[in-house]
Amino acid sequence: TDLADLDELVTHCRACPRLVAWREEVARTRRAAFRDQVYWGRPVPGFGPPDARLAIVGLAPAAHGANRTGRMFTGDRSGEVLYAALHAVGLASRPVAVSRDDGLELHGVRITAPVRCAPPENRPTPGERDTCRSWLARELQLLRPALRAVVVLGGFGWQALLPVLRETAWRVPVPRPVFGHGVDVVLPAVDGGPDLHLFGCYHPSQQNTFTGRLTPAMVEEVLRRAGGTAGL
Ligand code: DU
Ligand code: SF4
Repeated sequence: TDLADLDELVTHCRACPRLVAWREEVARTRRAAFRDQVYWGRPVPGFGPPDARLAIVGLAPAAHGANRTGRMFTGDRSGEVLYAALHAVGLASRPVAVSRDDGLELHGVRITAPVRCAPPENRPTPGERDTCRSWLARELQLLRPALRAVVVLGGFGWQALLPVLRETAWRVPVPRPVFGHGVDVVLPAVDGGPDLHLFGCYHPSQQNTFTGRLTPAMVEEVLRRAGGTAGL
């Protein structure tokens, strides 16, 4: 299986009954502003090249964002902040993400999430998180040869990702490193391969950006540091 196969496979997953029902109900009922659009309404694959040196791990698709457009962080408020910052530091070809066929390219970056279906209230259950993590594990295994750094957006992604990294190839310290904005942890590879640098960044949700807890400059700063560490 290569990454393109995995991206196609995940879109057919129906393993979590609650999330399958929700993603499809949202796609049927839609939001007024998008009433004339055909929603994706399925699991959302990762976005970015298979030889990405940097991965960005979020939480889960937004109901009217990625669950509508079918591409990570595309068409929602969090994505406005994220793609603008990626473009500002030279990691995306354009500052605005609109749809799957808008031509936007990521430079050496893969954006993914531990949960691939939009959850009610943006809150997956621990069971859903654990069910979906095998998709992330397979993706990281395929990305591993080039992967040098990961930016994790928020504590949920951090909690979900650490066990997956440990299963894949990297030594995670005990006790587990604690999530925080600006946290930078180095994970040595179990087999003597290259280290993986893990960066924490607050999630660019409106909850954080409206309140000023997270500014665009703060996102750019972490992305610049992570990109530099990854050799981008
Ligand atoms: O026995 P174990 O706790 O499952 O650990 C097996 C293996 O994984 C050992 O080499 C330590 C390493 N490890 C880790 O990298 N991160 C952890 O959180 C726990 C164990
Ligand atoms: Fe499948 Fe993940 Fe969606 Fe659950 S959240 S149905 S495991 S793709």
